[in-house]
Amino acid sequence: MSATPPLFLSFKHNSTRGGTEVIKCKAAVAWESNKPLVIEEIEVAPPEANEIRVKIVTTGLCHTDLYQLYDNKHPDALPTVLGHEGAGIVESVGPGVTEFQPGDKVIPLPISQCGECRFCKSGRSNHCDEGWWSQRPDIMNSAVTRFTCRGKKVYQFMGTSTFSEYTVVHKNDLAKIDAAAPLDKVFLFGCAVSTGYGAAINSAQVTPGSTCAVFGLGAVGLAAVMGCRNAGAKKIFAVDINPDKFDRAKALGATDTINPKDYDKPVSQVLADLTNGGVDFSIECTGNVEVMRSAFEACVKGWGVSVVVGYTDLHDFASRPAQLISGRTWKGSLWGGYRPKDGVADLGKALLAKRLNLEEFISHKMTLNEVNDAIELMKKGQWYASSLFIIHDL
Ligand code: CXF
Ligand code: ZN
Repeated sequence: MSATPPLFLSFKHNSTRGGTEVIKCKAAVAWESNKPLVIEEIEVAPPEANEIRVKIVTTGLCHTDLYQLYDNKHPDALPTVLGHEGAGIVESVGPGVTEFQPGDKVIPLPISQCGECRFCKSGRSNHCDEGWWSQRPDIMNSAVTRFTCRGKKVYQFMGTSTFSEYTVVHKNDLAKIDAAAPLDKVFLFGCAVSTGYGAAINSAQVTPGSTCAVFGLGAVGLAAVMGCRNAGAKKIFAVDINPDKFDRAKALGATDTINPKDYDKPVSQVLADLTNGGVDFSIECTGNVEVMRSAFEACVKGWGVSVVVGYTDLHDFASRPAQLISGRTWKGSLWGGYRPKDGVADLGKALLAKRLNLEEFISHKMTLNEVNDAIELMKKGQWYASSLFIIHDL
C-alpha cells in the first residue's frame, strides 16, 4: 500500500483538563458527495450534559460509510465526518455522566440504547427511540454536533464519527469494554462483528445441526459465518462472486463455498439441490436487493428463515407471496439484533472465552491519512474483510 504523505504529523491539545477546552485535532472530512475525504484540522468542543469526549484509537471502514458518501444525497447530510466502527478511550465526561470516566476503554455505538423508551424496556427490540436511527434515518447523522471546521458546523455521521482523533458521543451511544480488551480488534464490535454475528445468533437463531447459507463475504458476512459456526450449524455455505474471499470464510467455519458465476442455474436452485430442498437459514450481507431475493428463495419451505442484513434505502425488493405462504420467514436485522450496550458486553465475553477469531477480519492496516486509498480498494471490491486504521498509537 503506497502511503499518502502525512499532512499533519501531530496536533497539540489540552486533553487533561477535564474536558473544558476545545480540542483541535485531525479528522477526515466529507465536504461533498463522490469526492475524496479531506484530512483537516477540526475543533472538537467539550462534552455537554450526558456526553463523553472520546480519544479514538482505532477504526474500520464499512460499506455504509460509502453509502453515505456516494448514494445518500440528502442535502443536510454534509459536511460530515464518517466512521462508525471504532474503539477508543474516554478523554472527559460532561455533567450527568456516571457510567464512564476518563481512561475507560469504550466502543462508540452507531445505534442507541437509552434504556428508558418503550422499545428498550420491551426486551423485544433494539430499535431504541433515541438517536439518529430513530429520529433522522434519512440524514444518517445526529442533529447535535460538537465538530466545526473552517468556521462551519460539521455533522457527526451516525452520531459517532470515528474518522477523527477525537469525537463526542451521547451516553446512550457508548459502551464500556474491559480494560484488557485489544483496541486493534474490538473496534469490530462497533459494526461488522456485532451486525453479522448477531444476525446469526439473535435474528436467525441458527440451531445446532442446521444448514446455513451466508451471501456476501465482506466483514459482516464473515461474522455471520462465525456466528453460524458457533451456533453449531453442520453445513455453512459461503456465497460470493469473488473467490478471493473464500479462504477467510473457511477459516471462520464455512464448510462449502459457492461462486454463483460457476453455475448456469440460479444460486437458490444450486443450494436447494445441495440440501434436499433448501437451507434452514440464510443470511444476506450485501445490500443488493437481487441477492436478498436469492437468499430468501434459497431457504427450505416449511421453516426456512432468511435474514436481510445489508443496508439500503434506495431500492424496492420482491419475491412472490407463495414463497412466504410456503412457510418461509423473511426478516431484517439491525446491528445483529443486539441492544448495543448489551451486545458489546456479550461480544466481550465471547472474545474472552476465545470464541471469536477477530484476526481473520483485518485485511489491511492503514493510517487515517490513507483513508482515500482504503475507499478506492473498497470500491474496487478489493477490501476482503475489514480494516484497521490506527488513529492514535496503541
Ligand atoms: C448500519 C446500518 C444502518 C443502521 C446502523 C448500522 N449497519 C452497518 O453499517
Ligand atoms: Zn457499518
